[in-house]
Amino acid sequence: MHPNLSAASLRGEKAGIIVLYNMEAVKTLTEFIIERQADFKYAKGELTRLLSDISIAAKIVNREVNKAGLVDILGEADSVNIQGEAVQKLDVYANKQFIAALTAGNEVCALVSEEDEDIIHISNNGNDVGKYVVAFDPLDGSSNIDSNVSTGTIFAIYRRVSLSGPAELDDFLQPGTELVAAGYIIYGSSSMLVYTTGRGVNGFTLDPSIGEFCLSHPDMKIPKSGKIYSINQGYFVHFPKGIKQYIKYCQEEDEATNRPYSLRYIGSMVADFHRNMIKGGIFIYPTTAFSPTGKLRLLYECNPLAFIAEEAGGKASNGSKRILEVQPECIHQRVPILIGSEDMVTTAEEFIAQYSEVPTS
Ligand code: AHM
Ligand code: MG
Repeated sequence: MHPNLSAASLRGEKAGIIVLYNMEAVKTLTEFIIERQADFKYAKGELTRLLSDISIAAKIVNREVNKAGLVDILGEADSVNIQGEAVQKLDVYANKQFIAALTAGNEVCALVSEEDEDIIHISNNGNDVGKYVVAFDPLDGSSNIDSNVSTGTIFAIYRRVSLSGPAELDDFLQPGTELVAAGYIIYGSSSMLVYTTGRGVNGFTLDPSIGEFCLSHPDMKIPKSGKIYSINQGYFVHFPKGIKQYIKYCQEEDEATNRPYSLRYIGSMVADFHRNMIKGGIFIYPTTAFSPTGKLRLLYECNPLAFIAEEAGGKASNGSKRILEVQPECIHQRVPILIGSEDMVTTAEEFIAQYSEVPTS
């Protein structure tokens, strides 16, 4: 058990004994953000409120995701439930919740969401007043919901570069090196919010009984190496040669490097990435014959997780260069990605270089 969550802090009834919260040992996300405000480079109060708005939307989405199994009782998506309310698909619902939460304050002037083709402007009396822009994937891996598999939200926060008026495309087309903050929420067996502002990575577990994210994983570090590789091996025949050779390397027997590695692929990037954060490993979504620039999106899937990976001592690459250095050209741009334990990503890059695969970025 983590030292910050003492036995007493895990409230529950065991053998008829009620264990009470040790409030001194528990730090909530809000307390933590306020305490760390000094680390923020700009507009401390605004970024604090922005992160707090995101955590509120996360709690609401978490509640709905956990009700998903009740769909037969509550009604199918696009129908009307027994309370006479329209039932929405969860990714649409999550998108609305995050937009509402990020619109509530005056911190953000525009959003990019995986669910919306265009930039969403947030105006106050015709002016885009906020100093930040946010790119997000409201419910990544949403096809997994029906089978009770973890899903997630990913967010990337940039400082706008345009000086006034409506937010512009260039506000979003900043390389990941310019990120101010990034994070993800995993909706799983327990739900967690993990974020960084460029001074380490911290993880908070949602305690549903008090409705708070509580610091459970301070200063997270990805192990330098691991023994898990994570890739959709079903597409093997469509992979570039360097990736095929790297997979063969993962499967070979070698005591010195702890091979063969285990293959784990959930099909929810956040969940695969989170597991590798904890245990070490590599996640790869390369170019394929049918996705020649990869599948995952630079702005709101790859960049935020790359920022977190690097802050946790890991590495994220498109095969030949840092994900964070890829210059975005459009808001829904896709990139190939190799992310996770530093040594594993470096080895996979070497295979790509050896077989002269030049990834498209
Ligand atoms: P989504 O944003 O439409 O949910 O797609 C992204 C998801 C990732 O979470 C996951 O890693 C990947 O798609 C799985 O794709 P595939 O089924 O091609 O392996
Ligand atoms: Mg997605």
